[in-house]
Amino acid sequence: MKILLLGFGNVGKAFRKLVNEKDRAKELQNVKIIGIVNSKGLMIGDNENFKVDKKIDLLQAIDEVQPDVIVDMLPANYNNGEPSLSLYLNALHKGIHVITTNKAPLALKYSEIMKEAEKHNAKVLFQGTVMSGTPSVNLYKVMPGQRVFRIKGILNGTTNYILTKMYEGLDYNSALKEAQDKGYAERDPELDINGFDAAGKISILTNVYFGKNITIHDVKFEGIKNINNELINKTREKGTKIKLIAYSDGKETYVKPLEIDKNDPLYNVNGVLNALEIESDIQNTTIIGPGAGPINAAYGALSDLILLIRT
Ligand code: 80F
Repeated sequence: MKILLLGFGNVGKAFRKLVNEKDRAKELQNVKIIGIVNSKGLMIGDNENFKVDKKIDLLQAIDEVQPDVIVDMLPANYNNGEPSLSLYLNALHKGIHVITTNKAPLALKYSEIMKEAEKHNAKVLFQGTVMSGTPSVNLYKVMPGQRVFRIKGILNGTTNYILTKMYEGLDYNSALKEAQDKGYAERDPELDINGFDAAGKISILTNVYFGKNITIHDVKFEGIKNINNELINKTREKGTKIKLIAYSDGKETYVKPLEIDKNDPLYNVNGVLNALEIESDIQNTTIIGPGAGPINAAYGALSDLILLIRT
């Protein structure tokens, strides 16, 4: 399996490291990174130290190295999903599989991407887009036959980290700086703070869990901009907490800060942890795990890669 890795930042570097730890899974023995692209150009082959071999763009890189799968770890662009969106359509048209941690193209053009994949018998795998390496997208694949009524959770690591730190007494700016230093935040952290990231994620999960074709524009969302230390102190005194909650029942989909009490299972989901509660006619299932972090997001893509080889 030949990989073209797109993006060599926090997550891209962590992914490269995981892929080269061949003892993780027998499926990795025949996996090879044959090219890496960053904003400077293409490096042919696989090396920890990036150097530009060809100053070509992303589309040209696909033709140059002819991979079996592209792994997208480029920054999220919610204006139009580019350059990733065009890359997916181009790659899928050629029967090249897509693995991605980048939410934007799927949050904007889910059905277009999936139709193109189906037409050319190629796969699009995207566990890393929601809750990083904690199964959320892929969890659905192992619970067939359940009638899902609603899903609800905490889907952004950065804002949950910031709110948690504010309850511990830290100010907003220092908490954000810590989240950035740990590699949790988006390149443009506004995308975390204003709710875009969580809205993109709940739109993707709505499509997966309810078989819909919604986009981020169908999600009502609000971030944590208006949550100040005064509000935090007030709720702390009451024994409640404010959390940025994402919700969908397939009809109504939103992201907003909500006050929750001690009995709510999401009350103790703190720091970079995320959670997803799935309510169905059979049972309620809750999964909790890291929602962000370079190695965690990279693992989401690695798990997709191994599952792709197995099928
Ligand atoms: P980073 O900015 O470190 O790296 C981006 C790379 O892309 C760089 O190598 C850059 O040169 C390259 N690049 C940019 N534009 C390019 C272009 N036009 N052509 C070629 N190369 C270009 O980004 P990260 O942190 O490595 O993230 C990569 C992707 O993973 C983004 O789409 C993220 O949204 C996604 N992701 C990141 C996560 C994380 O923890 C987690 C899951 C997905 O919940 C949260 O708090 C979320 N903020 C994180 S979720 N870092």
